[in-house]
Amino acid sequence: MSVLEKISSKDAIALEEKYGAQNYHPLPVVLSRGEGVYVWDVEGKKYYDFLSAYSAVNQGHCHPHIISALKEQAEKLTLTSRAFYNDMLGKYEKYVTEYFGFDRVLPMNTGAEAVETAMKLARKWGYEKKGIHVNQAKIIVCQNNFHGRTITIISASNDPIATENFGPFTPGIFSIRYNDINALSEALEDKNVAAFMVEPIQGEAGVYVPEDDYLKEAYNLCKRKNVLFIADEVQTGVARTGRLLASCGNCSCTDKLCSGTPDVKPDILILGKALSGGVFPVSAVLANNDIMDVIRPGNHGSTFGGNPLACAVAIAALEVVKNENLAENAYHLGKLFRSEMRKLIEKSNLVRLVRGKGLLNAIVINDDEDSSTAWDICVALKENGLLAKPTHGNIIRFAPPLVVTEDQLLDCVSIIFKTILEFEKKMA
Ligand code: IF1
Repeated sequence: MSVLEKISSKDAIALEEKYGAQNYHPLPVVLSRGEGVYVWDVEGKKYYDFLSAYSAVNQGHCHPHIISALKEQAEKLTLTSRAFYNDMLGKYEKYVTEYFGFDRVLPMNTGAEAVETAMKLARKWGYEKKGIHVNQAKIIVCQNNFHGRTITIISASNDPIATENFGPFTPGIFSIRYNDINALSEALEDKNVAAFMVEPIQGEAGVYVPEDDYLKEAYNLCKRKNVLFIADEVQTGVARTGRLLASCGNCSCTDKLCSGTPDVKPDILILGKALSGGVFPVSAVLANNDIMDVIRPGNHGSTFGGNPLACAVAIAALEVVKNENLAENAYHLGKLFRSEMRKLIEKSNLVRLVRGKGLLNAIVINDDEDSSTAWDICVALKENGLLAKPTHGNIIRFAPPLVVTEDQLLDCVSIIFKTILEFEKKMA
């Protein structure tokens, strides 16, 4: 069989089971095409994508503006390494720093690389600017966080599935309760704390939205204690939560809803996923000069970081966010989605609550965390033409591409209603 020959779902799954590391348990569907909010399986069945590759495909699958930027650059120059300059990186650096309102950007590829970069930057700033004794710097994170899968990042995780038998772990990282200002205040009494790194909404934990004033109070505490506030917006950033940045980053953002008085302007902003519209791995660490200037030639880097192809794709992906008002769309359709889910909660004992911001939402299924109910509901949703996946047992995350229209969203709502109510009848 030629490697590019058409393949059946069954055969594709068999190949992955035979030849692939089993580090995922995917829903039994084999996708071969994506366009906007839709994906098709190899047999040609069409689905709404309600996961968006974990919020990487905010601009919709294969957005034409991003794909044409990819194609055009791919035929010119894809990679130079940073041993030489290229004609795309400077243009991208100017564009992305002005877009989010920071002085400088350090370009990387995956979210985890950007998180590691932010942690290194914070530590170096701690030693060279705050005066922390060398190798004594601490970084505070939150329990139930998800910041990536490297050994240093999971050193900050309390998820046994993500940490078991991967030790020994990196020292100097301590976790506190999320959404608990007193816990943060206590932790920042330690003069060796260089930074507080937080997800504005805890995605993987189950779309936990903190109290309205949590991020602002945490930010103000960090300012008072000369501690860097690091916002991990790999999942919540780039319009996903109805604002350009969930941490409501800055006045110069392109968000029409921005009141111009930002609650929080992160000292270090981490972006990934939708920064490229899911077309190419692109991540970024943004900061102002007083922080970024601790990085000197040779301190940090990556073969692909800032490659011309990534730069072209990221510029196009961010243009789409602005030109198609994706933050505004996410804001309004997110409110509609949650109000529809609250009607479902009134009709069904199977759904306990809905929570989220913009088009990053989740429903909690009224069953034990270790029950298969949420999974089984997702399999039933798949049969009815909507793809979603549980996170942490009994929570189903709903995160469609931000290009979704109101009609498409309401069509998805009716699929969710139909599936849940039918499922409940069968359980009775
Ligand atoms: C998996 C979910 C998990 C992230 C935040 C950094 C990263 C992520 C806030 C690292 C990545 C992905 C990773 C993927 C599943 C997905 C995920 F929350 F989005 F669902 F795992 F928590 N910061 N999230 O969400 O970025 O290195 O992956 O580019 O590892 O299973 P990455």
